[in-house]
Amino acid sequence: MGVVEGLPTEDVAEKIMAAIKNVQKNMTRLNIMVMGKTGAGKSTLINQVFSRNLAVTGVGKPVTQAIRKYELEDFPLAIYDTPGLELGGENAIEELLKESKEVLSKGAMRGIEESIHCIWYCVSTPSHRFEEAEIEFIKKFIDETNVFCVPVIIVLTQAYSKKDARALMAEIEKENLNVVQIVPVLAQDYEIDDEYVAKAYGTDTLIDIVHNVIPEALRNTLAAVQKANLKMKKRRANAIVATAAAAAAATGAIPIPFTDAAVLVPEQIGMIASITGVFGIPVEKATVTALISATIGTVGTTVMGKTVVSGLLKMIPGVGSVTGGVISASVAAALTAALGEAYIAIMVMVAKGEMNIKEIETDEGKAKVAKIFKSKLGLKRNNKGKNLEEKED
Ligand SMILES: Nc1nc2c(ncn2[C@@H]2O[C@H](COP(=O)(O)OP(=O)(O)OP(=O)(O)O)[C@@H](O)[C@H]2O)c(=O)[nH]1
Ligand SMILES: [Mg+2]
Repeated sequence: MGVVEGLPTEDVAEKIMAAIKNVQKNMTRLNIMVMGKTGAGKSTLINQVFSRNLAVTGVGKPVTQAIRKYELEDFPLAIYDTPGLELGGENAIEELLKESKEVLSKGAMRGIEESIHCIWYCVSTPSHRFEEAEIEFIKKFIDETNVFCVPVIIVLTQAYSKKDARALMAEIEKENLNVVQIVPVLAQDYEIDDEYVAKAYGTDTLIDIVHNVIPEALRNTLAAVQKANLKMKKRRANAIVATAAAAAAATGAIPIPFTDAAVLVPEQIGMIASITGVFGIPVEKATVTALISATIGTVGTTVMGKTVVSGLLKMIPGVGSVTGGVISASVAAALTAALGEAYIAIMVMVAKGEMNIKEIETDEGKAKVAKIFKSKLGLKRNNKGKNLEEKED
């Protein structure tokens, strides 16, 4: 009936670790092509947006004369960069057009793993004007690559002057280019003088735009590899919880012997693994063991007695006491959702640098996790585990 019976916490942690490896191994790689003139800020942008330092790690593998591919082992992202691009002579433009078309068409023929999913065309804002050569290039480029259906986003880089960015945006909009959006970005704080520093902004918006234009199959990958938009990671993780809670409800609808009531079901194992995946935070078995014992493990009869079980279940609004050894759909959903939401809350703290993931393994850490779990368990939910009290952002 889809229940992992009477497993001790250690074994559950083992299963979760295997599931995490599986999630990471099966993440479809995201391929982004970044274009723009030399000095536009391509490398700076890449390094600020993605959680691993791609551009610094190596010179990249030349794919064509002008285009280099950057990727890292065990990191499902490839960046195709046009470093040092000058758009001066007629030849250079023709050559780059030819090469980029080549990369796009080769990718398109090889399926989702190899195709380019999005193009970021970077234009430096302080240069003020969208140069003639650049307009020519991008018009031609979009025209001739339309057939591959790869969305193009124009990124106005180094946009510390929002006024200049607005002016440049208006100028580009006049060209009526077939692009998804034009987005101003300051990837890194910009020191105007000793006392005046323009704060970085816009990379989160860029990630939201990319999220909307790529296929669903790549959205968890995007969430995992980027560090510019924590809300997006959270939204993806909440969707994972909703799916798992609904699946657990379907399992829970079948009467389950009381001893199995709160023991992790496969849906919950998969849920924890997928959440770990979208946050892209490495976890060790000891951490997972601590997480389980501080949450759902306290409910499990393998860890504690039945009194504790019914005590914890009583915290779920509307449950009262579980009679006849039957766990209802809504209880299964509530337990799953509370576990998922507690884990997300922890991952968010870790991502913000407010907590070290290893802290979970300490007594104080476990108490903190247990407290979060219990507060989530106390929320009013519908019978699919959907939270009716707290607002998700
Ligand atoms: N403060 C600040 N500096 C930036 C930003 N973007 C680019 N720069 C600076 O502009 C210069 C050029 O940026 P790069 O990221 O190297 O430009 P690129 O497009 O990769 O250039 P090539 O590799 O030569 O094609 C560097 O000195 C960066 O530090 C930004 O968002 N903030
Ligand atoms: Mg560069």
